[in-house]
Amino acid sequence: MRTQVAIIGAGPAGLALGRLLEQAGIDAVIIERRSAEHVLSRIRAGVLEQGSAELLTAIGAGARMAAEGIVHDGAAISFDGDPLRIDFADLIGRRVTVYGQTEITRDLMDLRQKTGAQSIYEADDVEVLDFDGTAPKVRFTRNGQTHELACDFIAGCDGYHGVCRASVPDGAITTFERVYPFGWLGILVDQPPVADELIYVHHRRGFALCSQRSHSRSRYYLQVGTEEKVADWSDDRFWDELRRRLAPETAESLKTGPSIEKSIAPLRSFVAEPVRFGRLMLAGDAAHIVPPTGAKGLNMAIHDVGVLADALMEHYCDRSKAGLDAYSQRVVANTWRAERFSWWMTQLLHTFPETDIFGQRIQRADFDYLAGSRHAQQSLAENYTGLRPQATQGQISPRTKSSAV
Ligand code: RFL
Ligand code: PHB
Repeated sequence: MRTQVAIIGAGPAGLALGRLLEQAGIDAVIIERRSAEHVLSRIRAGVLEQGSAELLTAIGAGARMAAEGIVHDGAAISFDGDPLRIDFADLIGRRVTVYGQTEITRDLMDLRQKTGAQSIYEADDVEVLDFDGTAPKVRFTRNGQTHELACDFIAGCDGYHGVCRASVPDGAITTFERVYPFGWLGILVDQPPVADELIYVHHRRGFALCSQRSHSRSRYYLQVGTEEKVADWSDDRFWDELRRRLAPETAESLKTGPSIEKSIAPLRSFVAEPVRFGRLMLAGDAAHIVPPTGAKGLNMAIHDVGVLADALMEHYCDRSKAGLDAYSQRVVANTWRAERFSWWMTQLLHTFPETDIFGQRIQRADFDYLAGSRHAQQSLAENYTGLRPQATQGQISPRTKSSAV
């Protein structure tokens, strides 16, 4: 088997990259460890920056998002019961779209099936080999048989626990990590959202988030200790705790019901530098992790593959290696911007077990500054809706590829 770009992982990064390359006439095969059904069963992100929604639309994956996604002009913060609305549209003229990662994944998978682009699911023992030379390959087993895929490049879109970053020799990579002393317990429920917009809640009992997937499906999160187990959280216990953390009038209008999904996600910040190793490029969660408070992870993944697709197009169509040479620096710069914002949102809104009274006063002062300053709100709004200029990313120019490798 041979292809131009072997993409490891069929999450949003791998699938979006596959589609970008397909549109540019560059051959790519996606190799995924899990079944397509399993990938679609993971409940994750919900908020798309304007630029991410634009990129998905540009690659032909925007129709259902346009019909079913909900455009939000702002979001709310409740800080110890004090309300603050951040009006993105008024502050900076940008918006976000609430549309589940599961739906984006489904749309991209459907597109791939329609065009007959090759994806190999349930691939075991995936190995990425010889990426420091000119002839990389991917070896994997499927139904007990070993296969080898020769390629020009390998795109490591296989998430935080994937094989690609783990295959890089120790001395070639530096990683930066912060693990937070809490996680998010998430619940999905077929009930209308408690409010039209998202509500981020700081409360002395811990952070909470009221999010949504549609007008009839809601997603709620609670900050919980790292030792907590899902099994110890009955639906009733979850709703009682959420009500305690919400402002009384919000708690009163909360519509509860049986959960259709419940899980705990640990929170961490993680950055790998660099993200290119010869002919292996990391993208998405394989390269970085942010705590979900800033709603950045999926958007960073889409950013990375936009940059990578442009670089590969420059390579194949313009016979220029400038894009590939700049890939790592571009991704890492965007990563640290998003890391800073995600860290800042996390420390503003969560209750840190070790924080003393001084720390609590500083946290309150941070909120008061935000509440009283249009500039501070603009800063939040532009980070939340997406800082980077979108115009040049993922734009599929009508270049035709040559056979250069
Ligand atoms: P993924 O989605 O983890 O996909 C990686 C894929 O690679 C496969 N894989 C392998 N395949 C082959 N061989 C191997 N050895 C492999 N190892 C792994 C995996 O099975 C998987 O299919 O990474 P990707 O594509 O980089 O996408 C990243 C996003 O999934 C992630 O950043 C977001 O979900 C983060 N996130 C959020 N991001 C946002 O932008 N907005 C949000 O509102 C938001 N909310 C969230 C989130 C993440 C959360 N959790 C669960 C951590 C909320 C939560 C609770
Ligand atoms: C979600 O709906 O899952 C969600 C929304 C906003 C976040 C994190 C997660 O900041």
